[in-house]
This record gives sequence, structure tokens and C-alpha cells, in this order.
Amino acid sequence: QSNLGVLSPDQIELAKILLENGQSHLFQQWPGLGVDDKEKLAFFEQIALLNSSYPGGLASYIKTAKELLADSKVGKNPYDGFSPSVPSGENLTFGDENFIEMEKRGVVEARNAAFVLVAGGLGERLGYNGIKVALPRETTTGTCFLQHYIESILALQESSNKIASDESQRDIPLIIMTSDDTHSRTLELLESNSYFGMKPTQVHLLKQEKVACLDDNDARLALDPKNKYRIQTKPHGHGDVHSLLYSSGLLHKWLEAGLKWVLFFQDTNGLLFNAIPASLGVSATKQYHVNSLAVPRKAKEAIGGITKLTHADGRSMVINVEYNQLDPLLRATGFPDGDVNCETGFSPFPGNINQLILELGSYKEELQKTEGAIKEFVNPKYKDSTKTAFKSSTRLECMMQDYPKTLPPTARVGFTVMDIWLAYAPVKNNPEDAAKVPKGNPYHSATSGEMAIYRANSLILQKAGVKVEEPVKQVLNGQEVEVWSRITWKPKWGMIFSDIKKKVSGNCEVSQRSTMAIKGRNVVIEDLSLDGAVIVDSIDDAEVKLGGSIKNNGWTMETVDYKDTSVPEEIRIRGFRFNKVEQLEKKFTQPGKFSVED
Ligand code: UGB
Repeated sequence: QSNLGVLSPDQIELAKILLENGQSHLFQQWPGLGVDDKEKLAFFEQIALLNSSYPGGLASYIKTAKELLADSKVGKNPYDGFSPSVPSGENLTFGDENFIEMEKRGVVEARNAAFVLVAGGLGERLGYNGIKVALPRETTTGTCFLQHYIESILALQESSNKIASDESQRDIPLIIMTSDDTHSRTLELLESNSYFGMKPTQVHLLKQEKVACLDDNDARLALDPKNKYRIQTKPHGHGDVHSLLYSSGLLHKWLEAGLKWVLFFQDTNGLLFNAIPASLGVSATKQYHVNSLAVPRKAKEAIGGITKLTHADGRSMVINVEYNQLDPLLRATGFPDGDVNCETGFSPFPGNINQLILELGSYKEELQKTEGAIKEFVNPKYKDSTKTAFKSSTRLECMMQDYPKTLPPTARVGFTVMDIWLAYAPVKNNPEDAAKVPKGNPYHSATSGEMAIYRANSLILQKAGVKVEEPVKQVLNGQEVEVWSRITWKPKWGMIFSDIKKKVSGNCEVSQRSTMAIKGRNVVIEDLSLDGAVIVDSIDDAEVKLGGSIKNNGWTMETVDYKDTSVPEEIRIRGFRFNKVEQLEKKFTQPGKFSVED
């Protein structure tokens, strides 16, 4: 105590918390009164932040850490006593009657939703130096992920408000969870691009803080080896989003304003908004409190499975079980073959893609009980089998999809399965790791992420009646991918299938080597034969017909090696760049009726 200097009452309180929770080692190397006072103050500032940013404060963090570390030491299985079964949910098939109905319902509901993007991760696996939301979703137009997300939300907002009465027009809120690693760059990206058309008041950034690292099984906090007045910290995981939303007061505000849904999504899934309207429709129709978006999953595939877990004591929950836990759990509970494909050719446990739709009222109620705290886990790397010492410090972590773990069994927790080609193509892996992915498994790289956009758009237009030529196979950055026609459109051109279908008529065909970028809202494709590149941009009051035969040398794809540092990083991680040889480019800035033909 004598070493602490003259402390404010708040600092004394913090010191007490530490001392009462087994953290006296933090002060052991402190010199006497009057020495390093500035550093000591900085220490307390950090402790105050660690204490205030964790639900229940540091005392609670240390208590939970001790419990989880003890469980980990004895190898306790978190699913002990639980039996897995297949939960009930909705399987949607793109373009069929039910899908179209769900999309329409989703558009009605969109104005009652708030969107939450978790973007605090730096994406170490991708190895990209910038923030992931600034990466181009595709390089035909160069639109970055954040711009695409914002434009998709604005397009939904507009369609949804059109259906609603004039008095109840609404701006859909967008929350972005950032971290110290991403905050300033995310803000800068928004500010330097006028929020990509969103009102700045519509967007809220919530910054997550890191949590204290732990040195041993007694949950002694780890000091920075280079600074005895600083605690080592690491990210706590995307589960922080719930406590941040709870403490922000936004949930209350949204309920007051009549909102009903909160949609959570990750930073680099360029296909996600293809799945949002229909799955929101499912949430509304089935009155789900929790709806997890999922894709068909091959048995044992390295992606978590949505599973119903029922405990011998009567508890039950529908939750994501990581693939490496699902198979052993099944084997241990009367399914000797473990996770196997059923008659559909897929595992009956759908694959979690970690996009969640929560019903706002029940969500707020639940968070009032938990203060947004999510069940955590710890993953220490032990020095040896005695499990008494760690190779390096560890910390507690939490995941946003673990939210349903604390819900009562009466909660309506379901899922919506959609085709992978339509809904899921994250950009997570660097080229080198992606090239090592066994054949047939998804690369989840910048290359596959961009190719997935072209494939999805081509398949959607095929379904709408356009003859889009079949793809060719190509190896880019060591990954074999299908290269479809490079077709892109702005979200305002078409967010749901029935709207897209209305914009396509007659006999249309697009060759594989073609590029088509539609940047205007009122552009119809009619009797188009495209073999080359065409780019159409137009103001909303211009009605444009894109048709006739358009043939030019187009854009070719040049391969680029990811190691070639003369090429910008966001391009070379894809393994190709476009050589814009020739294109038909038209821009309409005046109201009226126009036609784009060669
Ligand atoms: N994120 C944060 O905002 N803060 C953090 O502290 C950490 C991450 P990753 P992960 O889609 O296949 C998830 O690193 O966690 C953001 C699911 O847990 O890309 O390995 C980050 O910015 C997993 O069940 O993924 O795996 C990003 O937007 C599976 O569904 C998001 O959180 C997997 O995604 C995800 O972070 C998947």
C-alpha cells in the first residue's frame, strides 16, 4: 500500500479489487512513493478501462477465468451431459415460390431492422495490411465491402419505406463494432467517402476494448514484459458486440422507435445481402427470437454445425457446435458413426455462417439479465501435460453466436439454410494458405471471394432467363476457381429476385469473356447479346434500355503473382487484374429515356 503513492478514492477502489482477487504481484516491483508516479497513474487508467469495459468488472473477469482455467486443466467437456439432435429450421431454395414470398416479407420488415457489422478483427489469417471492410468486394467496379453493405442497406431501406405509410418512413441504423486495430481507419473510410450515401447520424461506431491476459491457472494478470506498469491485453472476440450494444443504450432507443430486429454480420462476406431479405422474412414468419443463417454442410466439414443440445437435467439450447466437437459428441451419445451425411448428401446439422437475426424485444430482455455477457471460453497452450504452466499468456474469449446459450428453452431459436453459392463467400485466408486447402474445400480467399460474386450474379441472371455462358476453370494464386462472366450491379438495381426478374426480358445472352457493370437503378436488360465489356451508369430519373448486340475486345484477365510487390496488395492477393482493352461505357446524367446499343 505504501508504494502506491497518493491515490484518488477511485484508484483505491481499483487497487482493492486487484488485491482482493489475487493480483498483488502486479505491485510487487513498484518503487516507493514519489517514483514513477506518472506511470503508476497510467497503470490505474488502464485498470479503470479494463474494469469498466467488462460486464461485472475485473473481479468478475478474474473469477470466471479461474473457473474456466480449472475446467480446462481437468479437461472438462463443455457439452458433458448434453445430447445432440437436429433442430428445426427453414430450408430455402433460391427462386422458388417460397423463397420469393420470404424475400418480399423480408423487404417489408427491413425498415424495422438495425444492422450490426462486427469489424473489430484485423484478419491475421488474411495477412492484409489494411482494414478488411476497405478491401474491394470485386475489382470490376472496385466497390469495397463497406460501401456494398451500406448501399445494400440503403436499397432495402428505400424499398421497405416505399411499402410503408408516409408517416412511418425510417432510416435503418447501422452499427459498426470496431477495435483499436480498426477504429480510426474505419471512421476515416466513412468520412472520406461521405458515409457512402448514408446519413452520418444513421451510423454508430462502438469500439470494443481488449481484455487482460492471464499468466497462470490462478488467473494472475500478465504484465507486459517491457513495462511493469502495463497489463498485457488481447482481443476478447466478436461476442463483445452484445455487451457494447447493451451499454450503448441503443436497444432501448430502437424499441421506442418501433424496431423489431437486429441483424449481425461479419466483415467480408460479399454475398450476404443476397440472403438477408429472405432470412428476415423467415424470422418474421416463424417469429424466431434467434435465426442463424446457415448453408448445407458436408459431414465433418470444418465449419460449425447448428445443433440442438438437450441436457439430462432438462435444459436445452440450439447453438453452433464447432465441427471438431460435434463429431465426438455424437459418437459419445449413441451415434457410433458420428457426423454423417443423410439422404440429401449433406450432414443434417447445417453449417453456421455466423450471421444472426435476433428479435429485438426478447434480445433486450435477455441482455438486461446478463448485461450482455456471453458465455466465454479459454484456450491456453500448456507447456507440458501437467497443465500447470502456459507457453504464453492466455485470455478469455467469447463469440457472438454463443448468445443463445443463456436463453430459456421457451426461446424460439431456428435457422435458415440457403445455397452456399448465393449466401456465403468470406475472405479470410491469405493466398499461400488458400493454395494449401485440399481440393473440393472452400478457399475463403480474396480470389474465391471475388469469383463467388460473379458466379452468384451469373446464376441469378440465368434463373431470370439470361443465357449466361458456362464458366471456365482457371488457376489463380495456386487455387483452381470457376471464372464466370464478370457481372455486377448496384444493390439499388435489384435486391430481391422478383425485382431483378422484372428488369430482364426477351432473348438475352452473355458470353463467358464478358464484363457487365450496371450502376444505375432504372436499367432494363432487353434482347441483349453481350460479348465484350459494357458499363452503364445513370441517374434515377433516366430510364435506360440495355440491349442489342454489343461486341468489343472487352476486359481480359491477367494473372498476377501474390508475391509481386510491384502490384497493390488488394490486387495481388486475388492473383489477377483486369486489362481494360475495350468497353462500351455510357453515363446518363439527365432525366429521360435512353438506349445503350453498340
Ligand atoms: N471480430 C471482431 O469484431 N472482434 C474480434 O475481437 C474478433 C473478430 P473471423 P472467426 O464465418 O466461417 C467466425 O476472425 O471468429 C469480427 C465464427 O466464430 O473472421 O474465426 C471480425 O472483424 C465461426 O463460427 O472469424 O470465425 C469478423 O467480422 C465461423 O462461422 C468477424 O468478427 C466463421 O466466422 C469474424 O471474425 C466463418
